[in-house]
Amino acid sequence: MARYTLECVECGRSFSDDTLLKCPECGGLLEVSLDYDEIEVDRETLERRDLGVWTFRELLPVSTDDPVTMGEGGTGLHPCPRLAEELGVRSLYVKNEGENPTGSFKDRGMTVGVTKAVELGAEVVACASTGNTSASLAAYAARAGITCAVLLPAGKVALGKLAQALFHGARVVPVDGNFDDALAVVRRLAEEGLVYLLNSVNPFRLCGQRTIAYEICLQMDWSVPDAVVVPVGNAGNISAIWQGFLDLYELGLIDDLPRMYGVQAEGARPVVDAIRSGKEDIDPDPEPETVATAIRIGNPVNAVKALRAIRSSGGWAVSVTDDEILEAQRELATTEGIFVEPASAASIAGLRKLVDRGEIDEGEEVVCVTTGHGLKDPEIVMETCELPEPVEPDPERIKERLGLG
Ligand code: AN7
Repeated sequence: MARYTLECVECGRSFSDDTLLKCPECGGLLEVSLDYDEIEVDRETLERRDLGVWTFRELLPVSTDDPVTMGEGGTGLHPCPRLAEELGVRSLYVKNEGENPTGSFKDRGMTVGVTKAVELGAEVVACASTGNTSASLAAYAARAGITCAVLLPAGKVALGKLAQALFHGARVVPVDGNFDDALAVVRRLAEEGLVYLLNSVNPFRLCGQRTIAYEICLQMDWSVPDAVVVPVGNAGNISAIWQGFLDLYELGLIDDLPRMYGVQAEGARPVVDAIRSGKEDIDPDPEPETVATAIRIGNPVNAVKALRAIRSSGGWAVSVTDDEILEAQRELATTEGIFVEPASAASIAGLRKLVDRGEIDEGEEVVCVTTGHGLKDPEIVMETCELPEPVEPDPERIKERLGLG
């Protein structure tokens, strides 16, 4: 199993106590730093295994051979030639994270994070969530036989996600406030030792999400795309994916690194503003608002890491309007058959903007990460679709309705 330490992203100090969720010296976020010299992996061994999160077990910071798993990862990297042509790039792939067990990329983190929670003897796991994190944690906690507590911004969680959290038996508390308010409370409960926290301040969870990068490289025969476009909310995923590419680079499994592009909604775009203005940190937005409720986040805890990832990779960040998000969602569904939730479609809408602005060149190869399944949020879809009136089961009437014959 992997040798690693927990390293503070602020002061750089290292620790070997797995129960830590922030730097005991300066309070900064902790990140798992792999000891590359101690890790033995090669391309052929990885290729021989079934593709998924645990394909990369040598790179995951747990010691058990019996993880809490449901076969997460191994999602498709789908070539999208029609959409590529429409957006004006040579080659576009969609890494479709909606294909995970609970329908979002969060499962990659939770299989590792809940395995670690069990290893540490946690009895209650908890998170604040815009929806997907709670759905995933509720499922993995059920599988592990432990208690799950979730705090949700009241009235702002998509129906499918709420149904999942409730149905898997989590203790669900809607909070009068937004995600950022709920996260502040659950961090407090974790500090009091009442719960084990599985938001993206948990460094072990984010190691699971690094496997998105590991899989992309393996699926592309160890070549690396020019650009990777990721929707950004709490900013854990884009940071984790970038670290995933760095891991493989350090291990000598890939020879290049991609540029990382973050996409936020116009009404919740602190990371975009910081990138544009060249600031070291974000100015939190106290009232984030967007139709893409998954990324309705005004104070992303991983912002500093995300800013570093975007800058050091030579990428950029853009915001997209709710209309652009919904149009991209429909476009991906109708041109390529891939149904994603609005937050995920932000990556496609963002790519269009990045190409139009010349940030991404038409000759380049791009991967858009679509983070959650379209069925998570059926209500938003039904708002934009008209439900046709029923007709009698009469062939003539139906032909007429279908515009056939
Ligand atoms: C579909 O579930 O924050 O930038 O609490 O569900 O790593 O936060 C969800 C985030 C993108 C943003 N796409 O990822 C939560 C939550 C979807 C998401 C994001 C989320 P981060």
